[in-house]
Amino acid sequence: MSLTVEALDHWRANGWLLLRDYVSDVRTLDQWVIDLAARPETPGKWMKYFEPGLDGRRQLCRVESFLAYHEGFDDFVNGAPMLELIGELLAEEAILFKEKINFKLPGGAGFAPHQDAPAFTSFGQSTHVTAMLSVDATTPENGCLEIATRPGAAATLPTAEDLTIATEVVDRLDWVAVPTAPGDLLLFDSYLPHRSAENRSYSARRAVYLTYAKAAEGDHRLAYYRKKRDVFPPDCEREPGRDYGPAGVFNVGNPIR
Ligand SMILES: O=C(O)CCC(=O)C(=O)O
Repeated sequence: MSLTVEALDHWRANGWLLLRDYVSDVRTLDQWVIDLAARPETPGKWMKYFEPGLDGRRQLCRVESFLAYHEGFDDFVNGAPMLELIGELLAEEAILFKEKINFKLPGGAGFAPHQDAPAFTSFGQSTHVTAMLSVDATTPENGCLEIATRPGAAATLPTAEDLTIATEVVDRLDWVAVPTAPGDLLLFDSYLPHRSAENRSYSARRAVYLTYAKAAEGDHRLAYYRKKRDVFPPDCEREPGRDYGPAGVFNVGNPIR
């Protein structure tokens, strides 16, 4: 897929781009996500994270690092169409940095305002592009992404200690909700301020987040997950009695505890 001149201009000027109906087979996408959600927590494999649900019990909020266990997803994420699309945005060859699915089930918490750049500093990469693939419709009611104008093409805003955007700055930004339909792809760079509200609806708001970087800056995916597993592992890999929070760059603005 080649982007139009208008689309590329929009990307360069704003650091985000919405491609409607990027995936037409949304039933298959839905099945893939159902399959991954149903897999048992297994140390050393896909990483399942939970948040407290409305009833106080554990509720699934994320699955990460799953491509080695799902061929269809792996082909989609690492296949030529996606890598070429991201490569166009980066203006050079792209490589996957990490993958996750945010489930935001009913009552699931929102994400505090943040830019990704302050959290993506561990491997010296200059920039990242995240592709958010909508599995369910996302709406203001169920906590769709809200974005604000970038401070500059590669500029970071003042942050609080937890690396989210400082409160006094958040209130000065103009936040715009970006509702999406299943199959839509929202692309954004690591300098785009974004946040989302809790899911106040009765159904899930599932979205896949694929983050890519410049291939010339190295393949850091496995090192990223090795580090994350050590600092902020999924529940089934946690050592009893060890304190895992705050998890610094591995949990910026996230509802995971
Ligand atoms: O899924 C969302 O609502 C926001 C996701 C996000 O910003 C993140 O995972 O860092």
